[in-house]
Amino acid sequence: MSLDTTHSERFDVDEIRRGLQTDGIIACKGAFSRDWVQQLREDVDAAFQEARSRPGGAVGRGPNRWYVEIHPEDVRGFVDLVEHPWVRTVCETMLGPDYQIVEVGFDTPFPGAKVQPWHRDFPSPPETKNERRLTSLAFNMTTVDTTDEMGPFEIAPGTQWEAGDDFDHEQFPPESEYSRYEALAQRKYPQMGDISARSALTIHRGTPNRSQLPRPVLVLGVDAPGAGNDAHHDLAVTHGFWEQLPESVRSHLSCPIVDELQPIVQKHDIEGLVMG
Ligand SMILES: O=C(O)CCC(=O)C(=O)O
Repeated sequence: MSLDTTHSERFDVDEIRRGLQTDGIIACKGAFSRDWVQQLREDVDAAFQEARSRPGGAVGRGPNRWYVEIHPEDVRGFVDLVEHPWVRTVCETMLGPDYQIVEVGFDTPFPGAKVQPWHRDFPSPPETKNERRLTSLAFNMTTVDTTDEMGPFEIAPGTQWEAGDDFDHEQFPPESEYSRYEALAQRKYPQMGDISARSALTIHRGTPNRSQLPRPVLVLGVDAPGAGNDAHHDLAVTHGFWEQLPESVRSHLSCPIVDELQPIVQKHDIEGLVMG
């Protein structure tokens, strides 16, 4: 399916850097067509059915809320997504030319999903705490037009720099801090075709899904060389898929190349979210 080329102009790298260093989240509106996103939704739905059919295929992130890690070739649009000029520019600007794709997955809050505790997705690494340098990014792509009833993603801008030494598991700030995050909080209402990029250290939470519709969101995790998040993921590609990838994608994938893909047993559970 063809890429929307309206975004092939150069992007303002100072603005990208500023956005991720201040708020900790930026977005590119209308990066893909609605048809492209519809195809992504079909692939995500199929992967969800497969994952729920076996033990460990999906990990709970609170009541009626699931996370599933998948392989790049499980989504037909993988190459379009990682080759999108905005995605490439953001990765190169923030993580350097040798950035590595370490995670493909999706989060789905279903109807009835509750508010999550404020959290970050992993502890802050020394480069961020001590040198104020981000070593990883999470790209998110909604597969629906987000409404308030669906329980939008909520984020507390600027909190990516908090050391978090006193957080539970270095990920969950104490409840005594909640009013501060609530004062900062922004709710995000991405529409089909929009992409966001954020530091997964920026404190965030899912809010209650009061609608009748699930809200699946694709997650693409990218590291600076040596950041180490690949240890939490099980990405792999088949020889056939690898052979068809352009060199510009291969150079950002250091995962195993295998004869046959193994269904992923989820590793990246966020313990404090599992039970809700
Ligand atoms: O509802 C969302 O989009 C946020 C989900 C989330 O942060 C998580 O499950 O870790």
